[in-house]
Amino acid sequence: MSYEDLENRINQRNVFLRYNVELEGPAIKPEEDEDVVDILPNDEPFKSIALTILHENRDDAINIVKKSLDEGVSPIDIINEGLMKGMDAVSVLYTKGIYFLPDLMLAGDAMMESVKECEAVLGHKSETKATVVSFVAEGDPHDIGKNLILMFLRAGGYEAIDLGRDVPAADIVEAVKEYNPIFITGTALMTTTMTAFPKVVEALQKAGLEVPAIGCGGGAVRKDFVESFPMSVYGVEAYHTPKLADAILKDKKDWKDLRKEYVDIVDEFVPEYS
Ligand code: B12
Repeated sequence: MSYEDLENRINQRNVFLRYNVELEGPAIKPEEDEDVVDILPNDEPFKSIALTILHENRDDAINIVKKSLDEGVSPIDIINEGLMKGMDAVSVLYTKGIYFLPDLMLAGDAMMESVKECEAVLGHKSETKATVVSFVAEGDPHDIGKNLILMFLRAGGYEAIDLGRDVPAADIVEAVKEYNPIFITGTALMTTTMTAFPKVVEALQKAGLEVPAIGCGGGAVRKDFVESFPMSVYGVEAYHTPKLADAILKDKKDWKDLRKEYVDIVDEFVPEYS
């Protein structure tokens, strides 16, 4: 049989199907995914900033963030309206199985490097109001939210102690003895790690220690769960943290008050508290 005969006998469509060429259809860009379209901001520079995170492009992200800061765009808006929207879009594509772990790592890196540029503009107040301790739950490596909290606290005039990620309860007990914080923030992104929060409360109680409140938040965490153990308040947005700390410091509020007055304290509509 000649080569041409053989070629004619092969059903080319089946070859395309076998290698998933025909089924895949035309490649779509991540920003064209229907769920991503709903998340991405429409206004500039936030749209372009969010896209650099979605495209995992660290250098472009840093450049456009620097340029926007030079043009006077608020660093807090850059984080909330641009960088966070990009990360939300990345999360959606990961959940849908379109993005994979390396995408998360690259996007997370682009986000944190850009946050550092914003932090440099926000600066640290030289005199601090009081000390707050921040940690990521034991077993959990997700520290982007905790790093945002540190930045907002420092910009709000607090000494923010970073205990890092995967922090055992015993280290938090030691930190409370050492720093006597007015507030603790804890972050957990996994259903398997959020159970660390009540263990922290238990360990503090066992050591005879009390703090006015422990703010517990993070992707996996729900308000009902946080309110099922004492000393805690459910935290929604990282930028709420200095407002919660101010309420503790200035108005002597504790975890019970923060739960009741969260919306008034952060001074905005918070669906989780409505
Ligand atoms: C980026 C990311 C990673 C990065 C983390 C990089 C880093 N340095 O943090 C990397 C690639 C390392 C990673 C790894 C893994 N990940 Co991951 N990851 C994510 C992703 C996409 C985004 C998380 C994020 O940073 N969000 C943005 C930050 C800002 O959000 P945040 O921390 O929640 O903080 C916000 C609020 O919650 C709030 N907040 C938080 N804390 C507090 C506290 C207070 C007091 C207040 C007021 C507010 C507040 O402030 C922020 C908003 O302003 C999520 C998807 C998702 N939907 O969340 C998955 C996700 C969290 N990962 C997941 C998993 C399973 C993993 C892995 C186990 C995957 C694997 N198979 O190996 C590994 C972990 C391995 C390990 N060592 O254990 C799952 C968890 C599932 C679950 N519910 O248990 C998720 C939900 C993805 C999914 N849908 O499956 N991941």
